[in-house]
Amino acid sequence: MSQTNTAAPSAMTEHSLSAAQQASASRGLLRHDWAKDEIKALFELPFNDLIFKAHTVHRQNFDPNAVQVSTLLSIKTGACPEDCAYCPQSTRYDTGLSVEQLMEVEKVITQAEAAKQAGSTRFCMGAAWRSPKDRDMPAVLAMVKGVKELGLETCMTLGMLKQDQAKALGEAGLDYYNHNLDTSPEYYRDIITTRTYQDRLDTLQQVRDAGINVCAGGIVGMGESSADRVGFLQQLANLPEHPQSVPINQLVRVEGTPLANSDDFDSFDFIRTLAVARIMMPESHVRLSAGREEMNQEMQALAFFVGANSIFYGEKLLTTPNPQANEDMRLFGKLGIHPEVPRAAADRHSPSIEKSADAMEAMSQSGQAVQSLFYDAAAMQAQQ
Ligand code: SAM
Ligand code: DTB
Ligand code: SF4
Repeated sequence: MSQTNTAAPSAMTEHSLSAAQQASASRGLLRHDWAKDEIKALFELPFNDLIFKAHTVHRQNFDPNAVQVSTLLSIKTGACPEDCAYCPQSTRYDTGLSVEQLMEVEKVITQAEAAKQAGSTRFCMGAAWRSPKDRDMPAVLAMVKGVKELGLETCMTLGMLKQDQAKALGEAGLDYYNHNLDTSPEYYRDIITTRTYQDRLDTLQQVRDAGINVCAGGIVGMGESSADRVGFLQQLANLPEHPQSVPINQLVRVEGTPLANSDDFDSFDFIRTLAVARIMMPESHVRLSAGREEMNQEMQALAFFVGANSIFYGEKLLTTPNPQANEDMRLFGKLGIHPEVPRAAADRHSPSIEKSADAMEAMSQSGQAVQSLFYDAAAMQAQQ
């Protein structure tokens, strides 16, 4: 099945002048019938062959120097009844986290304004819920509308959704819903016992049916086997539509959680996971998600090379630290990467975002782009 090409045409460089054409040519080739043996064979390619292949696919579908920039906000923190073994927000583990009730709508909007000022183009709101209560929905819907009015793309992750809740979020104009499969179906029960893999798949179906873009990925470094990483990517790519956004998180080991003492995850296995995701889901944004605090800049550069083209920007994820914004600006500057101008979600839902994208493009042409909030790559090089 075909899907929206999420590349930002306005941000394309001479390296990707034909990217739009190539992307449309590849549309008919999106596959949803990946077999485990084929995926395993990709993981087992010599490293240079794998990263070359992934970068080639990336370049055919996206501006290789554009990275989508999202900011996260925890709108309801801790006291979650679920038992996800990785999560500092589960009520079952003593992680020293302060519990916070659902934030007031105005405070959320203020945070979104700050994220926009800092150069972010998507605002992701996360709640430590198994699923939202109906009584929470009016506030959540007001947050979607308020953040959209700022010209930001909106994303929410609230746990499992009923059909009417997904529909209401879609009608409010929510651009993305994040709901992770986390790992393979086989390993899932070692990580979470309070819900099933099928529960996750069902919510993803509700989200698709509501016309909201799907953001679905998972976590590596939880002690899963390489076969589990194969099974995990197989589940994502064989969904009826590839998720428009695929966050690949490296486990953030939090004291007090059952996975606090997990072994270090091999950097090359991490890069391989991103590369295989890029090859299997060529038109999706692949997010280099949690875990960047533990990655050096060279590793992040390699992640961008193999096709990661989205990050969380700002010093906090939901409850754990993320690189400082100025470190990310410097990294973008050194690599000649610019923030992607949002357009795809605007095409789907939002005239206000369309206007915002046009405004950013105009600013970009007059030298005052959002990316001017980031270091200018050429200027950086001149200084060095
Ligand atoms: N409660 C909702 C849910 O579980 O869908 C939304 C919030 S939950 C914190 C969002 C995602 O964050 C999880 O699905 C998981 O993939 C990721 N996550 C949570 N804790 C993490 C950790 N310690 N390291 C990496 N990713 C984590
Ligand atoms: C996703 O895949 N990663 C984000 C977002 N979706 C909501 C969350 C990462 C959370 C890391 C642990 C924390 O900060 O609490
Ligand atoms: Fe709750 Fe989500 Fe954390 Fe699981 S990952 S404990 S559902 S907040």
